[in-house]
Amino acid sequence: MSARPELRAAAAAARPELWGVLNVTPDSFSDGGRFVDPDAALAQGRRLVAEGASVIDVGGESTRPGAEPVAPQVERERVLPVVAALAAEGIRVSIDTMNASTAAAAVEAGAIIVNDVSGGLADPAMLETVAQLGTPYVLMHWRGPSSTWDAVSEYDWAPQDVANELLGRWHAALGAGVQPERLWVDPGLGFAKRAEHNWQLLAELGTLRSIGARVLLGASRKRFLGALLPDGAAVEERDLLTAVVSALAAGHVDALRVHDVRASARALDVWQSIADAAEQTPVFGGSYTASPPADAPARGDRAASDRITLTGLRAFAHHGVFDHERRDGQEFVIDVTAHLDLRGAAAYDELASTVHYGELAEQVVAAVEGDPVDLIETVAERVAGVVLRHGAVWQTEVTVHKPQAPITVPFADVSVTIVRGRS
Ligand code: PMM
Repeated sequence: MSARPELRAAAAAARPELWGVLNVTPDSFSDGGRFVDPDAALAQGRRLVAEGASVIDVGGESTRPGAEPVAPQVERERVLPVVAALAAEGIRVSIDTMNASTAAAAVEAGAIIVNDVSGGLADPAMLETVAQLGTPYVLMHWRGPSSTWDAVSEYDWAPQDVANELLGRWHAALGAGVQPERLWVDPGLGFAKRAEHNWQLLAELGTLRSIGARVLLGASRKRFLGALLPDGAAVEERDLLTAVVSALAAGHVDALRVHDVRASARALDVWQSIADAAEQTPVFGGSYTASPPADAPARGDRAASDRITLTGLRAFAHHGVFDHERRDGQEFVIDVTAHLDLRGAAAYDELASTVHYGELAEQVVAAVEGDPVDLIETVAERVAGVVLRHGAVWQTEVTVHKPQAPITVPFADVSVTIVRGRS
């Protein structure tokens, strides 16, 4: 199955947390007005926890396009009673605010996480405040308030631009004294993003991992999901689509911010069952066999990046499209990486449990020095076949260099690289 490498990576990741959304606002686009009353908010927070939320994200200012900004004082009046009541019950609370004063007051009232959709850009005091509070801090990707979005929703390639801009904010947070292990990043789906940008960000979620912070994702009930539904569909109908996103994103994020915790929890159950099964996938036996032998050892995902690498193998051969190449021959240089689980070899200190790299090197050179062909692509394919003949190898990367290729301009090297695995 072609999705196996992805599933391997997914299985290695822990199940993401679910953060339940609790908007204490009269005008949030998704649940506006329902939880303004503190008792109703508390009941909803309890319900979300019972359904599987490990954090309740309390917000008192709507960020929906066209929403009026709220004075920090009003925001605090809305959120503080709810934060305090939830925290008093031992519920982990995140405060969703762009205002440093609200963040500080909410932490005082019992919040343990600050979630800032502006990534510290809306309030110049935010980063220093969070550094002093010492709480985890979510930096969301932000390009300004919703009134500016029309002018700032252009991207060269949204996944890259968002990752770069978040990295800038990550550095700013560190500069202000926030501890790196406290930082989270969030791509800010729907914030100054057109539908295609949101889908691109979801397609390339793994890019955010390169920042080195934990990743939060908020797709829940957003407009780009609603666009897949018939006109006039109720906002709650987006919960099913949100749950699908939760399952598809699960291997790439540490937490999902959702309104319907129950639906996403069930979706994560499905994801986890598949990921667990992928973890138990056995190593395939002989090359290209369709069914693994019964005694095949389990391939643990923690070993997914184990590999043996040989570089600079030299071979003399007659490959090429020109007559003189066929006649005179030339040097080819080969790099090979063989991916295989090396834990057994290390545990028993036993050569039989791995691939003998000396033998592999000889086999690779012999393959390159075999019958002449026109293309180094063909040579690379032949080498990959030799490497995959070792039953324990599940994937190989082969580079064939041709440093004396007949190229008329000065050049250092030309090579092809292929990656091949078992079908
Ligand atoms: N989205 C909203 C509000 N807060 N916080 C983070 N970290 N990420 C988000 O995507 C996010 C957020 C807007 O949605 P809502 O009005 O339903 O709360």
